[in-house]
Amino acid sequence: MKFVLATANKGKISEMREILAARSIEGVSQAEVGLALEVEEIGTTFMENALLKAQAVCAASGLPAIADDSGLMVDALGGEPGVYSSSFGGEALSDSERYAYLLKKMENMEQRDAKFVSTIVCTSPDGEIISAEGECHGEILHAPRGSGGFGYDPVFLVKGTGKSMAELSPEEKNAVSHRGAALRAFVSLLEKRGKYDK
Ligand code: ITT
Repeated sequence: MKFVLATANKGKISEMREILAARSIEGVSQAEVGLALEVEEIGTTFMENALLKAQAVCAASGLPAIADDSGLMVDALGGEPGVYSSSFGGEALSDSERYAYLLKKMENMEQRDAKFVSTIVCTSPDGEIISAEGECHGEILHAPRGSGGFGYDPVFLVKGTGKSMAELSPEEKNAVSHRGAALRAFVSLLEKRGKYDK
């Protein structure tokens, strides 16, 4: 049984593939099943957007699809950028311009607690929906560190590691990340429901 990864984000594709592979589950990209869908994220919650993405890709491919909707929530910003993390500061910004915008906004802030959150939704052609969530706690650094990962990783200090998310190896990131936690919880649910035999 294979799952189509309902995302256009290359960083997510490689992380999701690795995390699922560690549980003997095959994740394939949309491109690998001949799809080039960009689903409009009109929801106001991670759950709504993940469901929109998974349902669209499942319907178009005829295969079970797994979507991740995720984001960074900063306490001092009242949980922003949250659901709007990918367009924070403007749609056209690069990852480094986007985290620079965040750092500028937080320039004089001492309270820097934050978390990454991920909602995973899997929809199957038979209509079944499985969802799971994961979080990773930390704080926003004053300057970027490291070159791994994607998005806000260089400015996120992972609690208990002394390292930014971008200073962790891919394996280390998957072990502590919001996406790793959500996908592992999802696989446990899948196994409990007898939906997937290794
Ligand atoms: P898809 O919708 O195609 O999956 P996306 O990048 O638009 O790709 P989201 O709508 O879920 O995905 O937006 C999540 C944003 O939150 C993402 O673009 C990053 O800016 C940020 N983000 C999420 N997970 C992250 C991670 O592990 N490391 C760094 N930033 C992350």
